[in-house]
Amino acid sequence: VGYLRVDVDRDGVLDDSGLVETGTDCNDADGTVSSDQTYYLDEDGDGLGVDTTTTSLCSSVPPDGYADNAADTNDTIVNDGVEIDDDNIDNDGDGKVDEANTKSENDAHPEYSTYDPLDEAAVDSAVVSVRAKKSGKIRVRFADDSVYVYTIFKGVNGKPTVLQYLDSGYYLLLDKAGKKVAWVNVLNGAVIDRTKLSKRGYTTHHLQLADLRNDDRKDLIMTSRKRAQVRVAIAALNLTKLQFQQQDQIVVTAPGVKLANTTVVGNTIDLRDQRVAIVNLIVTKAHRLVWLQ
Ligand SMILES: [Ca+2]
Ligand SMILES: [Ca+2]
Ligand SMILES: [Ca+2]
Ligand SMILES: [Ca+2]
Repeated sequence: VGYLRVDVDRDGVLDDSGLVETGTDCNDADGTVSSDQTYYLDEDGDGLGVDTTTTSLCSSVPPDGYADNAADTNDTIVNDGVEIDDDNIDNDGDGKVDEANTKSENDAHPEYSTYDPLDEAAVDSAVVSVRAKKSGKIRVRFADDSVYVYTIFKGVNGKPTVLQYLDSGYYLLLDKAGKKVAWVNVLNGAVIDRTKLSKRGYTTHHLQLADLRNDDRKDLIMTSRKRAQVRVAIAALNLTKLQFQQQDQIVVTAPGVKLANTTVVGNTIDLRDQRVAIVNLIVTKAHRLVWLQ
């Protein structure tokens, strides 16, 4: 004998085997589902799918490789929990639309933060731009259109001066007053090392990298100026220990110096006006600056 109506899983949707009333439950043994569900391809396995490839089945659980949403903005990288800029969608579900990501709210980017900062191809594929921002911050735009803002110098009002270390994910930052320098991995916002240069503030700066001691290691050269006072500071970068290994600085009175014209040849640093060298400094083997009068 048959039943008049059948709803074995008691989800309110009848099975199609009833004698009087038939229903459409696609699986009357599973109370969590009563009709075919659409699932979306999730190739990068981050729980976010795309609507270009879908599948339909009678299950409340997505099959392997599929997600129950079409919210992935980039299905080649893991970016769940990351706000994407300019798509008018609150991707990270915090109630704000298209805001910048922060490490405190979003954690480091789940995909890009794992890349090796010295892998040039990986860095190229991940980082679109790095810009200095006010209050000692930098703003990093990634290839998935997410933007991360990292605070590097706390309590500092102006924009830091920023220099990329070769084609890597490492950046060197001098704070607005030229008092502190930081070595940052922009892929995850980590400060690798930081060091204090002086208490004295400067107003303009120029950064460059050169191998001052001919040991195949790049050194950081920082020229800073306040009126006629020019400070030249150097810092050795130890890529093995990821530390500023040594630093020195010298302050000279040299009106007319154009910081951007600072030239480095071998172990000699020249401060120049438009055309000629005004001050020559030499870097010793011990990484000290000596002023050649
Ligand atoms: Ca995905
Ligand atoms: Ca993704
Ligand atoms: Ca948001
Ligand atoms: Ca968004």
